[in-house]
This record gives sequence, structure tokens and C-alpha cells, in this order.
Amino acid sequence: MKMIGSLFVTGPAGTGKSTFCASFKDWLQEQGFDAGVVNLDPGAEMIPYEAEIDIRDYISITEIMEQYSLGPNGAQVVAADLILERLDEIKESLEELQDYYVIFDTPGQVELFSFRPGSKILVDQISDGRAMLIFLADAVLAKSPSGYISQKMLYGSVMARFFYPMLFAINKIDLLDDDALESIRKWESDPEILEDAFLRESNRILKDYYYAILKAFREISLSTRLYNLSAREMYGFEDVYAQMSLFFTGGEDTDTLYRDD
Ligand SMILES: Nc1nc2c(ncn2[C@@H]2O[C@H](COP(=O)(O)OP(=O)(O)O)[C@@H](O)[C@H]2O)c(=O)[nH]1
Ligand SMILES: [Mg+2]
Repeated sequence: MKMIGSLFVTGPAGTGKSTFCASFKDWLQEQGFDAGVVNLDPGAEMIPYEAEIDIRDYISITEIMEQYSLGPNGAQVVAADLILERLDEIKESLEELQDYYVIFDTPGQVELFSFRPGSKILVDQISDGRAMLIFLADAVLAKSPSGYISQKMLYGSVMARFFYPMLFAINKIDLLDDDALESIRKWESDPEILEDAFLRESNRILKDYYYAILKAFREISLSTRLYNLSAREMYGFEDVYAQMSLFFTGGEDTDTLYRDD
């Protein structure tokens, strides 16, 4: 396996995963790196990039629907499991991406990628352990304390499935005004401000339950660093790259460190 590293882009439907894959690839190429996108979403109708490998060439949702008499949702679940049978072929195609940063676009429904047992195997096998994940949350939803917290909890539960570094990013921040951005920044830096805002929003119903959630937040430090992104405006990409570079090459901006001698 000769790629520099792989970045798996996950998150709920519509948070901008495919858009991010497209624009982050372009950005990496502008910085002089070799970068490519692999589409792992068999249900994608349209993808906004030219994929190096496209799972739709191997797996057809409509064929699965016919073969197993399933609707589109059931077929997506079967497809997620069938991907494993094509691992060898995918790995072979990846061999060609020497010294590449490879970005993996994942299915729109977050649970298909994050909670199917095969996904961890897939990540382990095709990245040879050299993997990172980024979870994209939606900026508009993150404007309310409950939206922010619930997306972070989802991030936490995805993180619990994969033993790889995982970034929490809010995408589409171009849609937020300065006040909203400032609130989120404060919630991030001071859990008490988040707690106050959340309890005000929750109207103190089920107070004990919510306190417990907030306590968990503090103790398992789900509040790691926050990445603000706009896939549309290519904003915030340096920070994501800095983490990738740190993890994959120890911070050296070079594509040679992981070559087998
Ligand atoms: N304003 C804004 N819209 C975005 C951004 N990223 C994605 N979108 C839009 O959000 C919608 C869903 O994006 P898509 O990449 O298909 O989401 P996916 O389901 O997570 O792959 C599309 O209409 C995108 O144009 C962003 O950074 N800013
Ligand atoms: Mg998509």
C-alpha cells in the first residue's frame, strides 16, 4: 500500500461530504500534492468530482433491489455488506495511487458507513492502518445548543466504532453570521457556557438527564478541537491538512516518509 494516507469523510446526509471531497481534493492538488477521491456511496446519484475509484462500478443498488426484492433502503444495507466482497479489487486499484492523499466519500446515511460491521474492516484493510476520519456536522443545525450537542454525540458514537483519529468539523459555516459563529466558538472553549445555553433551550425539562449528558461531554472530552469549514468556499482546509500531515508524515511536508525501503 503506497498512499500517504486516507481520509474518510463521514457525517449525516446532506452535510456536504461529497462537496468537501471534491473541493478538498482540488485544494490539495493546488498545494502540489497528488490527491484523489474514492466514492464508497453506491447510492449516490451524482458526485461532484471525478472519482479514482467508484463503488458504483462494482455494485448496483437497482440490481440489488431486484435480486433481493428490496426497497432502496434495504438495498443500501445489503450494498454496504457487499462492498467487502470487492475489497481485493478496490485494494488493487488503490495500489496505483502511489504517494497520494486519498479521500473516501461515504454513504449519505451515516449509519450505513458508521454502524455496519463491515466498515471497520474496510477501513483497516484498504488503508493499511493509515487512516483518519473527519465527521462533518451541519452549521445551520449547530446554531442551537441542542443541534450542536446532538451532532457532537453522533460524532462520539462514530468515533467509538473506529480506532482512528477523527476530526469534528462544522461544514457550511458560510451560512452563519458572526454572532452564531461566536456563540459556537464560546461553547467550544467553555463547557459552562454551553451548559447554560443548553439548559435554557431545554427549559429544564428532564433536568437530571440533561445534566448527565453534559457531564459526559465534559468527562470524555468530546469537546476536542473544532474545525470550521466551508466546502463551498474552500475555507478551513489548511487546518484539516495540518492534522493529516501531522498524523501521516509527522508534520513533514513530504510525500516520501512512508515509502517502504
Ligand atoms: N452553503 C454551503 N452549502 C454547501 C456546502 N457544502 C455542501 N453544500 C451543499 O449542501 C448540499 C448537500 O451536499 P452534499 O455534498 O451532496 O452532501 P452529502 O450528502 O453529505 O454528500 C448540496 O446542495 C451542496 O451544494 C458549504 O460549505 N456551504
Ligand atoms: Mg454524498
